[in-house]
Amino acid sequence: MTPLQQTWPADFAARYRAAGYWRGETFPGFLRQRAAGRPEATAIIGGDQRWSYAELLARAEAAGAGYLALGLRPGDRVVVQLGNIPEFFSAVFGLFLAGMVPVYALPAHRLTEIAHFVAKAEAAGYIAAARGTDGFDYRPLARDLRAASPGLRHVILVGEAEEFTPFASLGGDPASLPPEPDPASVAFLQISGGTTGLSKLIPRTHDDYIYSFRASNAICGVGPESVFLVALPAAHNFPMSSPGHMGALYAGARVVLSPTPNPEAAFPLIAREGVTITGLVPPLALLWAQAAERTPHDLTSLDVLLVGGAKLTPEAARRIRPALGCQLQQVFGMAEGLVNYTRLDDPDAVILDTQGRPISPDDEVLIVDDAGEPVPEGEPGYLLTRGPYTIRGYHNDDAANARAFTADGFYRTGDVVRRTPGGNLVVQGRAGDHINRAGEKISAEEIEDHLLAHPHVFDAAVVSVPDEFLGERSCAFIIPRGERPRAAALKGWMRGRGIADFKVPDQIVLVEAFETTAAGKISRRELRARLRARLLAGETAE
Ligand code: OOB
Repeated sequence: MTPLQQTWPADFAARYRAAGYWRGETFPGFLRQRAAGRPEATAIIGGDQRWSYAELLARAEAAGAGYLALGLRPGDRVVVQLGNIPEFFSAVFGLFLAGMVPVYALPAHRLTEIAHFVAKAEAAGYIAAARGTDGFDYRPLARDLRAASPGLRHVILVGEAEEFTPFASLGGDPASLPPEPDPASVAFLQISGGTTGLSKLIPRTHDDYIYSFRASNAICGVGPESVFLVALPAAHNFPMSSPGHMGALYAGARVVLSPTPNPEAAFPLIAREGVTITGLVPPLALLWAQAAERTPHDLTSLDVLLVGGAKLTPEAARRIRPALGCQLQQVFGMAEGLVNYTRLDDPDAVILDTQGRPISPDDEVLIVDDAGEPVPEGEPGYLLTRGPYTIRGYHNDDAANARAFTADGFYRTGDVVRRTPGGNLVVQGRAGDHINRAGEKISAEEIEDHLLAHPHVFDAAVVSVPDEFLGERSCAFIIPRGERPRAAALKGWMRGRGIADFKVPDQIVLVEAFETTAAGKISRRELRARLRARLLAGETAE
């Protein structure tokens, strides 16, 4: 098995420890502390379940001991694909307690993606729900996954498990659990937005990740009395750590789970549970603002709405506070690390017009030009970053690491930003060819590869186009081969490829040929840029 690691140069690590960012805390350690300190306090509320901290720990211990009893071993990686249900937490903390490493998949992922995560992480286990909160049946997926993944030894399902191991059956002696892990070790693997090709795996350590949400709690005002609503998928880095459910649990606060982020599901929960803080992507924030105008539910408990994952335009930002009656906090973060927030007491100009500033005084931010030279202050450029919770490398991917990191360890975020005189960042665009569809990142290359597998597709180029609701949507330009494929049929065929639904192109445009120049072929990048420009100029019809 390829070892898991995430290491910072010794002088950096020493500095981060000396500054008090890395305190040697671990996931099992902090859960045990909270369960000992406030055993009766409510930790998790989801569906008809309410678990205290003591109950969460007991359930996680049973799961952890159960994984060991099944034959999973400390160090094993386990892909977890669970929606916003309480078992997400017992399953994940069970893995932490058993010294195993969760690999976070989203409920929207399908066979192609899950098989990739299993292969890339060399996962020994897969945990999912028999049925998702949207009714999707994961059992056929689990069967196909098992057939496709020779190294996968255990499939554990919450609910009607059929031939698989029922999650509820897991149990064992908590004394079988290993001692606390090394805080510098990798705690879990997060999934990258996949800007080029398939998603990469992001190893995060106990030390670095706990720092990021502990510091986020201070910035977002989360304490033991807070009630955090998980509206976005719990496995996503934003609702997990900004300050997220992990920040909330670290603070000893309550975590409320909404099965979907729609106002119909979330508003009654806000009213019933007195939710104080939550996070949304911009399109949902706008939907909530609209729905709040005519809701019968009392939303006055809500103090803070975090909005991030994609650019919130200043016009949209202006609508949110009056409609929802809470403070808006913009967050510009990435699963690889760096997170920026506007501060709760910032002036309106900062809250509405910028994406905030880094969490840590030791977050190093460079804004550079094409040659890698710093741009004049205030000018836009590529954002590079390095710091106490930003990774130095992806898992087992030398090619990606060579592209994504500079020789001195800066992560190339791919985002184009400028810095205001007050030190806040404004996101202006990006370098890479991915589509940010309502916060879901889609790699153009990955979708093109799928399309090229279709017998009637000669060539394909996928681009992002502005979308009033989603921010961006995807458009696939296709040169047909032989028979001209129909858009609806092609979309259906894409779904059949076993990929997340959000990756199926929103729009398909057939063209006769792609442009070339006198000098011959143009780069994919240039091609996508030209096609996009033609589409925006209205030169192509669907
Ligand atoms: C969050 O994480 P990822 O890993 O899904 O995506 C990161 C990318 C950023 O590099 C940037 O391109 C984009 O998403 N992004 C934003 C943004 N927040 C993220 N672009 C413009 N404005 C924003 N506010 O999306 C994520 C992780 C932690 C906290 C928040 C978001």
